[in-house]
Amino acid sequence: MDKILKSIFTMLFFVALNLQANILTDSLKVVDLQEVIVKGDARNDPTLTIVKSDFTSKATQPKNSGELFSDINGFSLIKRGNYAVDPTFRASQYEQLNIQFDGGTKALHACPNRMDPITTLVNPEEVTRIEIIKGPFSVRYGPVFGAVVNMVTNDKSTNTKPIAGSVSSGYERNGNSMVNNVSLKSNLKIVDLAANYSHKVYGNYTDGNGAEIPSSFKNDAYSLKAGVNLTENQRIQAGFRQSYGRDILHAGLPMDTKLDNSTIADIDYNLLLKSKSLKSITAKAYYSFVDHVMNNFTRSTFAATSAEALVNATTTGAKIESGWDVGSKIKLFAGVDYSGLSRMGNRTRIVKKNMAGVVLPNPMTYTDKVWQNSSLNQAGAFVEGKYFVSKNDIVNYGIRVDYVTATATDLDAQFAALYTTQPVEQNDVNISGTIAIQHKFNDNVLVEAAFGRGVRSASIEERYIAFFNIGRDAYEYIGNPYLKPEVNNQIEINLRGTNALSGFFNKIDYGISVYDAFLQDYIMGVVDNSLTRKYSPTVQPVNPKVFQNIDRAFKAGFEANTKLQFAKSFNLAADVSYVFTENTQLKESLPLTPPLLSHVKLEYERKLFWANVRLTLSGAQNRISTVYNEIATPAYELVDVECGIEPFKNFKIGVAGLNVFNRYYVNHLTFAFNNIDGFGRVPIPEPGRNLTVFASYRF
Ligand SMILES: [Cu+2]
Repeated sequence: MDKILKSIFTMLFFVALNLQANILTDSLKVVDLQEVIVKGDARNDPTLTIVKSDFTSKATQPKNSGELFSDINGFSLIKRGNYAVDPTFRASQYEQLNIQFDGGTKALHACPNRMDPITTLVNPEEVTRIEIIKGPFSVRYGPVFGAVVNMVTNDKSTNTKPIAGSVSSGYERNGNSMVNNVSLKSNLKIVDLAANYSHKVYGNYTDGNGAEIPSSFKNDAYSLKAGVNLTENQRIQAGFRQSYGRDILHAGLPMDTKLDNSTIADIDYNLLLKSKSLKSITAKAYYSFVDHVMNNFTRSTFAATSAEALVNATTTGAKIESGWDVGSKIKLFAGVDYSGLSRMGNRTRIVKKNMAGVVLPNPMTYTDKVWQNSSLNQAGAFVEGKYFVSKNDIVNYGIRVDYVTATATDLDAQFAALYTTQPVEQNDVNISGTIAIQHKFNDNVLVEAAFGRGVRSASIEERYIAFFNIGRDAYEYIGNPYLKPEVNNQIEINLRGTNALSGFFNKIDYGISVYDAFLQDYIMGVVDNSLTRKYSPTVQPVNPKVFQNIDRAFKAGFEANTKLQFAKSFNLAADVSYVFTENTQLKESLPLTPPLLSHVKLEYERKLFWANVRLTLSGAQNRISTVYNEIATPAYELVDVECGIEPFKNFKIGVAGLNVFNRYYVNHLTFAFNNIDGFGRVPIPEPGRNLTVFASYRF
């Protein structure tokens, strides 16, 4: 891996030196930031996107980046407690979403229970913008099955001053939680720097019925980012961040996190050219390492068996892309990318009591292989282009080929006995592509229609997890090295518009998207009645789940949103999203399908004072995946109220009442209690009423 990184850096250096001669010196603007993929420029932007960039006025600090998605239409959250929050979009989750930050940097979790998804590794305070490509409608950002999600951190364009920064502090009454953050930025034209540090201590929250839910955690994190504008049309940028999670309780998982240390480094290079055809060259390389320790030391199972897992994950990747103009009608992007993931680690189990509950005179120690030294590498090549048919019509098209290899080198004996063809490795060649048309009726109304085929090779969990409880159900899971890649054939139509109004009403924005997704070889765990679980073989359910391909599955849904501005300072916004899923083989819903969800928000915004009332309406979810042990969940409605003032320049203070009516409710996608005294295997309720205060000073 080091070799690959070294050659990338050498390549960057080479490109910088050799192209110096070709660079034209006419006054180009400072080079674009490649971390932003939707720039508002139809010549370069992907189609079918959502951009959210307003994270500024706040009265409550998000606990992790996952929570930033709760306000984005079409997204729901999968929670295992209060910390490990995974966003899900239209019932696509985990590796079905291509989640990255700063235009391509990836970091994959080390924990088989996903206690440490990428959204816990990137600090919410740094995220200035979130961009989403809503389906397999671009091939430039790696393989995409469900959607591309790009979190932009410390966007340079947010600061133009030589020295700027902020200090902020937040408190939440429910859980007695504290968050502190310091950020510094410097823009010296040639060099720009950003640094960020945050410290969080969260307690257990109480639900609407007053029950305390184990969910406390501590986290310290910092990040550094430096960019150099080498010339007027060359930029190089490097980022480095570390995050330290400690003592994180997960009510929905069989263990708790003792420590979670992550390091992520990335480097970006961008060159703009004024030649006739070759217009830009960009390159990127990244590295991440996640070290994770979890155990059951505070759980009731500890009395009989002590268990502790030490696991780690290394992600590396690189990308080189060139941008071309072919005449005035065609724009092309061509490139290659690579990403590699490897995971290692074992669980140490000390059995102190036998199955009958009798204390053993000599406890027995076992080492269980969790990841079996597994790796998954992907190398891809792509071409994406735009054809400008007329002033108002653009055709977007792309094709990519990926070569994916997966292997595991340290097999559990029982796993090896299941898969006698060895080595347990597989190579996939995946071909994906997209075609889309965009038509502007006028400057205010745009319609887009797209087809995309996205292919995802099975993840390391799905291939190599060795007898581990990784779902929200109680089953032991076994990987399957020979899974076929799953395929999403998605069609979508999107209409969006804006209209200036006169009189009392100022402006209206609206949008609607309708989509169908035909899924082939959908991957999920299926109970295998011919096998018995490896650990605690008498505990129900005794038959484990093995990952299998489901021939066909189907999804259809829509999202709609509108926002009306009136009386200059008021906004009334509403959105609704719904997705229907069907496992065609089992004639039931796919796992983790969110219910109908709607938000209504009334905002009042003046320079020195702002306030809003937000209503969240969630439908019941009775269409459930019985094979995933899902439980039907009732509808709920929530009311949140926030307001803030700026008592003196640059000092802001906000207060919020969240769930002000102290509603007891469950989010359909939250895990059930797992191995927690006093709670059965029922869904974990969400926090009851919470009062928060947040103060920030910018300079
Ligand atoms: Cu873990």
